Amino acid sequence: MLQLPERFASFDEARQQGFLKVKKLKEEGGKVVGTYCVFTPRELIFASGAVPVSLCGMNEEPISDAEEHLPRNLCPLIKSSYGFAITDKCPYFYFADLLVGETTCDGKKKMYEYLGKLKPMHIMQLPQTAEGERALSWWRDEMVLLKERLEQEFDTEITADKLLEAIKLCNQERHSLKAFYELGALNPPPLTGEQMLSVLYSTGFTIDKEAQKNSIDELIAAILADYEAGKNRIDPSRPRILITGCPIGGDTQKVVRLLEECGAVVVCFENCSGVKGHDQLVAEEGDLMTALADKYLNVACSCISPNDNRIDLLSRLIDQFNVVGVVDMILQACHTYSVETHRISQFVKDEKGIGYLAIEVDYSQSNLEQLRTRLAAFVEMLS
Ligand code: BJ8
Repeated sequence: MLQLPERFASFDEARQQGFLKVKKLKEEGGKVVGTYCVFTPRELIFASGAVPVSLCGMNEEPISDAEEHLPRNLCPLIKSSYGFAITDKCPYFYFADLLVGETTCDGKKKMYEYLGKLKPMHIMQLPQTAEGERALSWWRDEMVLLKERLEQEFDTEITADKLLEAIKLCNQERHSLKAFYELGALNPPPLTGEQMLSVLYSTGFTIDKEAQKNSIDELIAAILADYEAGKNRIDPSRPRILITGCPIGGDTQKVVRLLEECGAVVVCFENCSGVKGHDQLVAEEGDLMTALADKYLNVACSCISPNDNRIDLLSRLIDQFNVVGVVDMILQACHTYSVETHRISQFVKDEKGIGYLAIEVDYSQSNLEQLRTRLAAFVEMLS
């Protein structure tokens, strides 16, 4: 039987080996759809017989290539995603038959114009607000347009039965991921934030969702068995941190690593790599296109205005995970999340009465000591 550290390592390996699985899928005639955002209704992609893979760039490596076309003062996630696309360094991009993007922030929207010259591209026009019937019906229409595009692109019909099956599959994935990340609510926690993130991050690259569900269920059982036997309990005196803000993973894992090296433990990730995409299920009855529109309009993203959903979600998670500090990780030049820091800071400090720190980071690994100093001071204050 695999020991716990090996079980975590197997998720890293699954991510690294994921592209071999995609290559095999393509050789067998399968179709791949590249996605860039939690707003993408993956259910429609599965129902078309294709598999979705996340193409969000999380690494510094291709950024210098991207800067030949894009401004330097732009979000690293956008530059990295674009850099991977133009250099053919990302096998997932290479294998993608179709790309799907949404009109979220300005930088992403404009990048999609360029990506559309490299691959077939479908853009979903996201409403600017989640409030009111008009936004819901607009977004439902966009679901229908994506469905039609997928049917046309892959010469298939997305029937109600296929869609329902895909909705159930994705809901099951959400159930098992939720059970996994809610382990962080235990006190003392049974795993570190780095371990939690390695599993959450791997799911964007895993195409066999049934196998993924089984591995996560087994991992949960192993963690709980150790925990109940008194093993792998994190020191309860370590300040419990929630991370919010822009998507985290790849080169920004440095934030989690440094926080934990400074003596804290990250127990919850509210951002798109964590709870944000998995919190709400898609209804499995009624009009399924409306059900998709409803779920995917309520993503607590700063591109939506007003973004009250983020406050509601944060409030619930701060209580559930019993955190004493919130770190708001902003990617360099991300205006929407950056502007929201004022509201989030007031809410966390004044209404929840706990610590708050906003940090702006890029993907570089060269300024670690400066970052460490700021995080260490915050952890010390919480201790
Ligand atoms: S649902 S958070 S994945 S848009 S790319 S907004 S960091 S400047 S990634 Fe996002 Fe979808 Fe929202 Fe989630 Fe800022 Fe960079 Fe834009 Fe970004």
